[in-house]
Amino acid sequence: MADAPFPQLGTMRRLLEMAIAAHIVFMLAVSGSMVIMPGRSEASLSEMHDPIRIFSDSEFTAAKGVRSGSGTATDPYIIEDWDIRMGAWNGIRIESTLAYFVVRNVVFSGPGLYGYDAVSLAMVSNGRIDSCTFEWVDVGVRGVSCKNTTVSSCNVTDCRAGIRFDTSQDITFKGNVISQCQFGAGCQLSYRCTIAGNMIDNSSEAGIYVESSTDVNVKANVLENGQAGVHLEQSSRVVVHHNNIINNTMQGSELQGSGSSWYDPASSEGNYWSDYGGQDADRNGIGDGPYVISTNQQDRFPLMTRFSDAPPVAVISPTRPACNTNGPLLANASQSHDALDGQKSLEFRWDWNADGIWDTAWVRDTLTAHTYTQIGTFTIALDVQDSCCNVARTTATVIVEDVAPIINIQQESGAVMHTRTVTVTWQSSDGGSGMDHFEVVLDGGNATIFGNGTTSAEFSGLQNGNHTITVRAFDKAGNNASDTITFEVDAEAGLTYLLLVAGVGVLATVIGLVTYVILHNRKRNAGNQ
Ligand SMILES: [Ca+2]
Ligand SMILES: [Ca+2]
Ligand SMILES: [Ca+2]
Ligand SMILES: [Ca+2]
Repeated sequence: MADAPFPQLGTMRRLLEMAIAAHIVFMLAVSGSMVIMPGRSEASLSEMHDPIRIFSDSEFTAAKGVRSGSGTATDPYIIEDWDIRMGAWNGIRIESTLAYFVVRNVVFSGPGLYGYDAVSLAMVSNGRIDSCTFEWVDVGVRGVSCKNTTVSSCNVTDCRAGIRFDTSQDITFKGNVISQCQFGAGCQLSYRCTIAGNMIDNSSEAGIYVESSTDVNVKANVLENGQAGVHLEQSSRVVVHHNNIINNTMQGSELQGSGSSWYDPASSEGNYWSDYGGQDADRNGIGDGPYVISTNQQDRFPLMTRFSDAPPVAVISPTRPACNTNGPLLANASQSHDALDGQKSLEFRWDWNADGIWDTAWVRDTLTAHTYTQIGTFTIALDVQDSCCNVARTTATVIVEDVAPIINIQQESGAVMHTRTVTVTWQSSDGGSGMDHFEVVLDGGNATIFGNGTTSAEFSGLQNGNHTITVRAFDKAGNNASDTITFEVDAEAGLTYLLLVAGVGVLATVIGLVTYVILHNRKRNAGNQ
């Protein structure tokens, strides 16, 4: 049996008394139906599999339904394409794991409401449940004490709850379609939750519920024809914005919370409420008066029309990446962005040869390393997924080459310099990926880095003695070559020489003057005789 109770919605139930009659009818309908609800009728192309139970990282094995993967962020264990008909078990139970895994394209059908959960996670980190289908089970995906776990693009119908996580952190529910459940998606006693881009309709209690949780973002969901649209209870720092809240008996409610907001303070945009009756005289798309939720809560910036989330913008930096076969390409998606998400909440996946087969899972890191084993020119593809599961794609050409650039310092080695300031100049070229930068080192010290286009460097204050200067040229692929000169600085010798020249000049002048005076005196004496 499901081990934890459903949300302690006693207070909420009081709020819902107006609809209690319909609720009772629903409860009667399901109360005697533990195992008799009809299962799915449509045929499935997936292979049948018994319920799966995994209790440690080492149990991600083929026998447990794992088709591929190594448990890393870019190459998670993949459990996919199964049809699990649940008997007296949860469909997939995963417990006490840290390995990255994805449960994908798995169809679950249960023995009936209030029976067992399709996916039950406990003390799991780094999991993702994606594109699964749940029908007639207790909870589609239940998580307890989980971290960094996502439920995306799943279809849930006729369950008691679609997605429900307790005592968890860094969890995301996005792009799921949840229909005809008692509760749609919710978190309790949890921290840092994102509930975005889900379509939840005909919930007999609440579409989205947040209880005793902190730092929760509820955005761009559609909540339609339910009992309660969004319900917050004893939670703090919940931001509810850009949702379409349509024809629910109670559109929004908040009990005993603090520091939450029914609009996005950053953009000053709230939610679309189907029963908002205000005007938009200045035609800026925002209602001129607030949408009142209760005496203490209001959406100050109600949207006049339904919100439709725009896809992100995918950007690969630089536009023409390069690498060699010794080091990885550090593929960079950090310039990608999204109107609603900014640069947060985005996920990325890479195809290193644009063959249509994605070579990484969805990852949150904006930088992903890949090593090519052959030189050549490759097209890479990047998909960027936003918090509503909208996806944008871009491609770039990668140059993989191993030929080092050519670098020549123009000065000859062996010179004696009678100055403490020395300038080296160089010429360079690269026929492959092109020059990237230079590192210039004096006497084995720290390198000074110069950008592409630089052709000289000056060193001043050099001591007398022998010196070496090395210029190392790097191409964009990371190949490098260097040239070195040696020379001697003899700045005192230069000074002595100058003094000597000056001294000789002074001496010559003195001799000249003395000679002139002697000759002049002799002439005068001869004239006097
Ligand atoms: Ca307005
Ligand atoms: Ca978006
Ligand atoms: Ca590929
Ligand atoms: Ca090169």
